[in-house]
Amino acid sequence: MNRRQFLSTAAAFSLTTASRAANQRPNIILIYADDLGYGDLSCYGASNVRTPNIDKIARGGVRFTDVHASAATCTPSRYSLLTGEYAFRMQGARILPGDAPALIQPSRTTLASMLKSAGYRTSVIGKWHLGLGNGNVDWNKEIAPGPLDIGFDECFLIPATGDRVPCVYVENRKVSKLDPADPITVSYKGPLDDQPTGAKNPELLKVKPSHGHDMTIVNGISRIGYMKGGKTALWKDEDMADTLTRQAMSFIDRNKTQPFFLYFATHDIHVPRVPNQRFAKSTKMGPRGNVIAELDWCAGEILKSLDRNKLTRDTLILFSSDNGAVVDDGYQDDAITKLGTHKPNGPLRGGKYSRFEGGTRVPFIVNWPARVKPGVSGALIGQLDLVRSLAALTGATIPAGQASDSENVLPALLGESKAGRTLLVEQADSLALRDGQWKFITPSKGAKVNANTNTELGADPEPQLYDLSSDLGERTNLATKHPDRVKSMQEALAKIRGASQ
Ligand code: NG6
Ligand code: CA
Repeated sequence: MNRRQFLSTAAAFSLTTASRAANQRPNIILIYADDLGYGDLSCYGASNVRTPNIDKIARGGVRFTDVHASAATCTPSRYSLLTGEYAFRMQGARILPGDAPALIQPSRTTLASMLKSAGYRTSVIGKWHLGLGNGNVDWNKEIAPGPLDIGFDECFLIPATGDRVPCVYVENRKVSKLDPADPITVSYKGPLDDQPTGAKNPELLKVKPSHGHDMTIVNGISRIGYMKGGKTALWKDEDMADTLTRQAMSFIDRNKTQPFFLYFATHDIHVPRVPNQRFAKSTKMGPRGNVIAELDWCAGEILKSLDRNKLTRDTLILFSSDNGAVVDDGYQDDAITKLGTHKPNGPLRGGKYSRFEGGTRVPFIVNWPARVKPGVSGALIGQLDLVRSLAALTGATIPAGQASDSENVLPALLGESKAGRTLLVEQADSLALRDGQWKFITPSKGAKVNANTNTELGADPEPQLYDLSSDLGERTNLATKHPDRVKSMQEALAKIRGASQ
């Protein structure tokens, strides 16, 4: 072999190894929207708002129609997404206040720690809402444990939610841009000093609450909980999407030469819905529509950043949401009056907080140009399956006893198989079970409707059974017609629950 032949063989060899490596260890970006419903994107049928960037991700990838967040609210869904375990097994995995201690202990295997063990550089940017510290966090000191103790190399966080104090970003272990001379105090017990609140001083508000959300005022918006101090660190809601997206792009730029995992947990489209001025007229639906446009812009910036770094081909993008949609979630933001014909949960019944499909069935898109062929898939999958599926992809091992509810559905995720899982638990205030096309909702005495949000919650003292293949909107309860199926699904659910320790 002469030198030229040798060099070209060597080049071909290194190309093959490079693409083989990329085939097993693509960069992974999970764009996780908040409260985005099954009908909120144009690629899922919305017409009053356009989402061209997310549609592009869907067009080039697999768009799923039966993927579920583990629960109908944020904290339990994110707990399951990261741990691969149903949240009903974890005491306290419910919507957390902004001063809650860390829910996931450092000994746990998570999506991030698993990928880190496979050689990934990992980051979470955006909404956390899984607790920080050991209780009684001092926001003026180092905050631990947190994401850095469960597998993330770096983080830039909204500690809880946009509508909960503290309204500051946490960068790694510290509040970002905090002036030590103006320390932060946070309380969920009662007002601090004689600070203005939404309840006392509605004249100071630019966005008024419709229910709850009448405590400390930050940036003209009253929140859940009380805080004082930290003036230089307070976020500006109008700039939040820009700030988080800039952080995400910087992470991509800094890590372009090695495999990375970015969990990009947007604030959009949660309340308070306060988009940047650029999106003030994006739709005729007012702020709720405009924050969908803003979310789409965030996704577009990620795509641009991948293109700029020539990473598009070898990056696996996952796009989803943490629970179904809600229209009025606590602020007077015209969401109801300007909704028009838009159906945030598409054809599904219920929404955020609900046991009906609208609670957990959410948009879910997988895009990976190097490997995934575009298509649409009806495979039944839970977001908690990502842990074992991505472990299978990257060759990572999961210690015994961890990610116990996660199933490896990698072939379905890559669009190579239509088969997802058979059984999947859906969690709201009580549990429901999917067995293929069948949906069983356990009897419960809870309220039928959330009066604040006007959501049908799916609670009923009688068992409910729906055949989603002919009744996606869960209108005809077949429980008395199919008592045997009710019994077998009840038993199957009891068995899954019984595995709880
Ligand atoms: C509820 C809030 C709601 C939202 C939700 C959490 C009230 C009356 N409602 O308690 O506005 O913050 O918690 O949303 O306070 S989630 O997407 O993080 O689960
Ligand atoms: Ca949510």
